[in-house]
Amino acid sequence: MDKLAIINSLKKHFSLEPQNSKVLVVGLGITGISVAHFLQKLDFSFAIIDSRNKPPLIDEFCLHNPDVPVFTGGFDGAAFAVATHLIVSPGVSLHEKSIIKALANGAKIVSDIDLFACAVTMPIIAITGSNGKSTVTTMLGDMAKAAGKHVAIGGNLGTPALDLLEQNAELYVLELSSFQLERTSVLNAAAATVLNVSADHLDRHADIAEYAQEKQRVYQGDGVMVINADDALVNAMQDAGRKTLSFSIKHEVDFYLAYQGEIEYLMYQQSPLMPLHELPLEGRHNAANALAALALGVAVGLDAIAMCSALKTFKGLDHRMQRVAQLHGITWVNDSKATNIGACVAALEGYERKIILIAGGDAKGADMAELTPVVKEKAKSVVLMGKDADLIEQALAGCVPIHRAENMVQAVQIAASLASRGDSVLLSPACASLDQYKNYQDRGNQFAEAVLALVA
Ligand code: UMA
Ligand code: ADP
Repeated sequence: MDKLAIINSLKKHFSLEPQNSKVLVVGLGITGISVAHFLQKLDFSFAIIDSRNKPPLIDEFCLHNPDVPVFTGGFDGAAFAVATHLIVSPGVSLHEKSIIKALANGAKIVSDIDLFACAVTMPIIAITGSNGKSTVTTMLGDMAKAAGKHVAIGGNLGTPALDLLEQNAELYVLELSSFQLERTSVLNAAAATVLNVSADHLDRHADIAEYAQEKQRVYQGDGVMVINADDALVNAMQDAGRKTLSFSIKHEVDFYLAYQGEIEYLMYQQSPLMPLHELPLEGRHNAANALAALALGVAVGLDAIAMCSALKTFKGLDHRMQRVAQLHGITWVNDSKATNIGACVAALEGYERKIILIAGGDAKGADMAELTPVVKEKAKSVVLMGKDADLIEQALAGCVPIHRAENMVQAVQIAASLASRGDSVLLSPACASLDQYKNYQDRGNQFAEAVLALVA
C-alpha cells in the first residue's frame, strides 16, 4: 500500500484526512471491521457505532482494538453530531434519522467501496444486478485465473472489498449490491455491468426506478460498459460517449447465442467461442451469465480461449439450481438463493415441463402478482410457507392448486405426496429467508436434509 498516494486520493475526493477529519464508522459487521483496519493502517483515529445492542463481532473487535471508541444499542445523536465523515455499512439505511441530520450538518458519506477505489491501482471489474452477481463474479475469478492473472474476488460475495487489498492482486472482481452502490461515488471500474434489474429490496428503495438508478452507479467513471441488451431498464443506461459491449440471449449483439449447423454456440461478434452444451449449468439465464462474464473479460483483455476453458469446468454455486436428489424418478432442485421474483421466474422459465414449486418467505415489499404468468405456465402446484405466504396465495389464486406448509419438512412431505415419476420439485422461494431461517444457505440445507429424510 502506498500510504501517501492513498491519503492524497482520499483528501482529493472526500477531504478525508488523518489529522483533521472526525470519522464515524457506522456498522460493526464485516464491512465496518474492514474499514477500521484500513483506517488504522493510514493512522486515522475514528469511532464505531452500531444500532444493535451486541453486534456479533463486538467482543473480538474490542479485545484486539481496546483504543477504538465503540457505541452500541442505538444511533446516538452525539456521535453523529461531531462527525465530518460517515463510513456507512451496506446494512444500514441512509434514511436513518441520525444520518440525515449529520448530512444536513455538512458530514460526508463515504462507502468502503469508495475507500477501496481510492486505494487500488489495478483494474476493477464491477458486477451488479438483481440476479446472477455471485455466479458471474465467481465465473470471472475462474476465468482470470485460467488466463494466468493473480485475481482477487469479493465485495457483496463475502470478503469485504478492503480486505482484498492485502492480496496485492493484478485484477479485482467485485460483486456490488445496490446498498453498496447507493453510497459510492468514486468507483471507476475498468469494466462494469448491471446484469439485469427486477424487483428486489423494495423495502429499502422507494421504487424500482430508484433501485435501478442505484444499480446504474456501477457505471460511474469511464470504463467499458457491459450492457444486457435483453433488459429494457439496463439498455436504457447506455451512454453514447462510452465504450460499450452488449450481450443478449435473444439477438445478435457483441456477445450472443447462435446456431452453426445443429450446434448452438456462445458467440463474440462473428466468432464461435464454445458450444453452449459445454457450459455445465442449467437454465438459459446461465447462458446470459456466461456471455456477460466473457464480455467483461474481453473488456479487460483476458484471453478468450482461457476464459472458455474455465467456463467448461465451472461447477456453479451451491443453492442455485442445484440438484440435490433423484428419488423414485423425481428430481429435487435447491434454488434457495432465489430471494426475489426475477430469480424464481428465471428458474421456472428454464423448465420444459411442469413442476412442483416450493416458495414463500419474506417478499421484501415486492408485488407477487409478477409470478402469476410463469407459475400458470410452468407449475403443476405450489407449496407455500413463511411470512408472506398469504400475499403469494392471493396473487396466485385460481391459477394453480396451492398448498400450505408450516416448515420445510412439511413442505417437502407435501411436495412428495404431489409429485409423480418424471416430475421435478423446485425450491425457488422468490423471497428472503430471514423470517424462518438464519439465511438462504440454512433454508437450502434444511430442504436438502428434508429431501434426504424421505429416503429413510
Ligand atoms: N445492522 C444493524 N445495525 C447496524 C449495522 C448493521 O442492525 O448499525 C444489521 C443490518 O441491518 C444487517 C446486519 O446488521 O442485517 C449486517 O449489516 P452490515 O452492514 O454490518 O453487513 P456486513 O456484515 O458488513 O456485510 C455486508 C453485506 N451485508 C449487507 O449488505 C446486509 C454482505 O452481503 C457482504 O457480503 C459484506 O458486507 C461484504 O461486502 C450480504 C447480503 O445479504 C451477503 N447482501 C444483500 C444481498 O445480497 O441481497 C445486499
Ligand atoms: P446474486 O448474487 O445476484 O443473488 P446468484 O448468482 O447468487 O445471484 O443467483 C441468485 C439467484 O438468481 C439463483 O436463484 C439463480 O438461479 C438466479 N439467477 C442467476 N443468474 C440469473 C440471471 N441472469 N437472471 C435471473 N436469475 C438468475
